[in-house]
Amino acid sequence: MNRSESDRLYEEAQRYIPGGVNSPVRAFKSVGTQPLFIERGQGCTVWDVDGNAYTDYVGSWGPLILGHAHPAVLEAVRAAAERGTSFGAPTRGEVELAKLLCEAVPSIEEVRLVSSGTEAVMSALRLARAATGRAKLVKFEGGYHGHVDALLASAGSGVATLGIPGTPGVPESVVADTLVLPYNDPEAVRDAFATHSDSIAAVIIEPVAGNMGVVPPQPGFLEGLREITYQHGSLLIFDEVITGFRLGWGGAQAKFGVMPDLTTLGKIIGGGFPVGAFGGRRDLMERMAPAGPVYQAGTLSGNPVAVAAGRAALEALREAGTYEHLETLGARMEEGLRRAATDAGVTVTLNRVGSMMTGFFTEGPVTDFASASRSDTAKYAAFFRAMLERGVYLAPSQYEAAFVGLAHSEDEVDRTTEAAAECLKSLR
Ligand code: KE4
Repeated sequence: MNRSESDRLYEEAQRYIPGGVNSPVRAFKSVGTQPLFIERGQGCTVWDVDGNAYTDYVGSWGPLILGHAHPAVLEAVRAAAERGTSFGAPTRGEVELAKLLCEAVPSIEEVRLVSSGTEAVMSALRLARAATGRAKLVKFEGGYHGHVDALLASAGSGVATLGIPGTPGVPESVVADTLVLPYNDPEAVRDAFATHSDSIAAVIIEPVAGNMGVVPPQPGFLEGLREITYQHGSLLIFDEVITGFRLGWGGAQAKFGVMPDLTTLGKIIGGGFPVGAFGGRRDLMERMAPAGPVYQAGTLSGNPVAVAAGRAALEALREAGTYEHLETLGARMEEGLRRAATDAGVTVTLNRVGSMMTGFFTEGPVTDFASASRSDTAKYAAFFRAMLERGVYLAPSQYEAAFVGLAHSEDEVDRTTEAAAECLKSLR
């Protein structure tokens, strides 16, 4: 497959942009090939700058659940942009989007719009610390919540020991209050609360993990977090940047029936434009400036063009039968991939929740980061490259999700799983 223009652009990009990309995972570092530069997308297809077409299961890392260049989104963006692109003043659309989010997500009574998932998480953590007067935070190994300093921490030596910096530039002092626990480990959670008792401000979790690959919560795990945080006066934060409007109209919290105190959102709610949000109990959100003392701000927060895209995308998602169709497509993809792996005699553990899934090249079960990390990432990389050659664009990392969207047809999914069968046979 000719990728000369992508390669040329990558060469040029590295002269002006660190690593040639504006977000590290786009560099394809973990899949042993050079990144694709994308020219355009339509529906479930993207074309690179060399004219090669790919069925897209990255979907911009989740936002493009409707597919690329959706007519209703484009029309809303065009109409909004023609009225001006940003005012730094409140607009009608922000009220409409906030109302929609409060009506859709069960635990959200008030919401603040921002411009990214990272901003949403950073703000929610500040609010949780302000509301509780406590400093400690609990996150889970393999969980990613944006590049918030306090959460760029690796697990300490013991599960109840405090975090250590996960990247240069984060001082030890900033993660000294961050506890990193194994996902799906209720005992570790109990130990952490026993050790740190009432100094924990919040527990933040991806209710279905997407950033270690897809790892669902074990039955009772989320309920246990709700109970122990309640008992200790800590807040429970669901990071639904991926799962919000992905797993259903009310997100993971509606699916599992567990109500957090705060929720962070992003990706889908912007329809492909920069929109994040954090929201939850009114008594908490009323602490946010200017209603209350907790400061948070943003020049482009609630940007009218981005909000128009998000509203149009969510209105299209609200259509009856959307999530049933996504479940049908996801189940078809899972079944086809399982069959392909079995026929090829390749060990793949497939985790799926709705329209998000990951095939781990390891014996299962994969229930946390430790078990996910046993994956043969070299084999995943070879699979990724082979699928790319066949015009299928999967996540360029074993530790990400593949997303099926409403623009994928059943035929498309079948062609993908047939390509997977050929590629897996070649990996034997
Ligand atoms: P952003 O700041 O990238 O909008 O959102 C951060 C974030 C927060 N919470 C969760 C659960 C997330 O998955 C993310 C961002 N996800 C990554 C990949 N899964 C985005 C891709 C990238 O970093 O380029």
